[in-house]
Amino acid sequence: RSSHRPVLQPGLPANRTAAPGGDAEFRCKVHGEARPHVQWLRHVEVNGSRHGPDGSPYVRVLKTSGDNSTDEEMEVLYLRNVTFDDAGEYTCLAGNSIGTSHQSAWLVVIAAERPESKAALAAPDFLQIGVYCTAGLLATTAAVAASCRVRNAPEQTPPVGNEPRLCRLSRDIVLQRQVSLESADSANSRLPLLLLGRRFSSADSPRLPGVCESELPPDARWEFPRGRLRLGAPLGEGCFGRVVTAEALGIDQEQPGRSVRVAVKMLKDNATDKELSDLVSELELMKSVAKHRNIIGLLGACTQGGPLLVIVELAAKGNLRDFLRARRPPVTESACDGAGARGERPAARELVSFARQVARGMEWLASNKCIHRDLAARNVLVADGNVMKIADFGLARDVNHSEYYKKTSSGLLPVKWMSPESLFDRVYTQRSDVWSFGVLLWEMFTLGGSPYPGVPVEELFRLLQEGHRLDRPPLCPAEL
Ligand code: YY4
Repeated sequence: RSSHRPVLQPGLPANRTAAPGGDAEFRCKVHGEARPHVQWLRHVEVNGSRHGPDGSPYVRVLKTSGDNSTDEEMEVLYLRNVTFDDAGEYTCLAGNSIGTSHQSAWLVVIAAERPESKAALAAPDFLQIGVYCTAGLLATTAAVAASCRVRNAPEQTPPVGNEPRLCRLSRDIVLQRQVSLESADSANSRLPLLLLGRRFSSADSPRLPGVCESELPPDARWEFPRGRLRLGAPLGEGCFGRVVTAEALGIDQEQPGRSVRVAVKMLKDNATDKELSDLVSELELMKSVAKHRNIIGLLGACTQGGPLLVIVELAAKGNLRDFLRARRPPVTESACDGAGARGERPAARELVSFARQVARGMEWLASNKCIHRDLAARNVLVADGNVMKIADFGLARDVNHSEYYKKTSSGLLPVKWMSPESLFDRVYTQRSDVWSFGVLLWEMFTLGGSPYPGVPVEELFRLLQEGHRLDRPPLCPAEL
């Protein structure tokens, strides 16, 4: 039996360009032990909208694997005699009993020649010519400038009537979407996309500074004017980017004259295309998760006219691990000297309250179909009033085996929070998040202890397989 959802070959389907009347084909390579169910989908508009209220795109099923179709047949989607109406986004969706995976690509339809007689044209044709020219111009500009982004023009200029969709295309780009779903999708027309990740074919090449972010499509719901953001002190830096404090004037629409202290994430100077696409993915995921007191909330973003800045809630007391460790009782008499910097040791009932808040936040994420994959005290932030806020739920995570040996900046091995099925079979579900929650409980009741201290990765595999589990910490009531 297959132990994980189907794996789609990176880079497929690839973007295609075709002339009206010509043919196009998309390919999708599906890997999986059991024979996965495969569908080809076309993204469509419903009542002028491409997404449902929860942000999921509307799609139409074009091709479904059945008894008569071979795997080879399902790997290709042929589009014959294409018209401008065929331009748009296409998705290959593969599912098995564990979950689904999907990746998307775009068809751009560009006229090879201009119509012969202007006089013979009716009004709608003028519209089409305008669009042909724009498409040609964009393609030429993109080729000459070799700037590095693809953008979906309909987001900027809403389609009018049957106006063809235009896609700006520069260098060979793969727009992929990867999802983590627990259940297989049915063959209906709604496809819940969780991680709207844009990954580019040259994922690890350095970015041209300042070029790419300025080409992100604006989103009026979240755009915040750069001029009203005053950046402040750094809060942290790591492989994920750089986070600083900031003052955002008028970000709370109910108090437009007030400045609010916020946290802002941005790319580091030497960031790669992949890191840009990961930050865009994180932003998109945060947009799709509704607000909750126990998760770090998105407040806005500066996507135009400069580097990408993602604005989120500030948690004044830092992360829960640091918070708990700073509240450990001093070990020796002399350690009392530093007592001024230490907080008071949290009582057991406070720890239970923290745990309950984290559970509420995780319940909310799960109901928003979001699997965290790295729940740990380092990824829970503490806001004023000791409100727990789950952090980093929108990060694109590498879960291949080479990552297992990587430590965090504090020297922790994140594999120690992973469930056996995630560790051995790469299965991530709400239930594997519950396992991580168990390790987080252990961290809480050891006031920020390190699980399985000194145990190397290979030894951890053996320990878990043999049924070894973390001990109940002395502070933890047996009931809990
Ligand atoms: C998209 O941007 C996001 C940001 Cl900026 C998305 C997020 O989750 C979806 C989160 Cl959690 C963040 N934030 C973030 O990464 C928001 C954030 C809010 N408040 C703080 N407060 C704070 C941190 C450290 C010290 C005092 C206050 N931090 C936030 N962070 C990071 C968390 C910044 C660094 N963080 C640390 O936990 C650093 C710990 C250092 N320690 C190991 C010594």
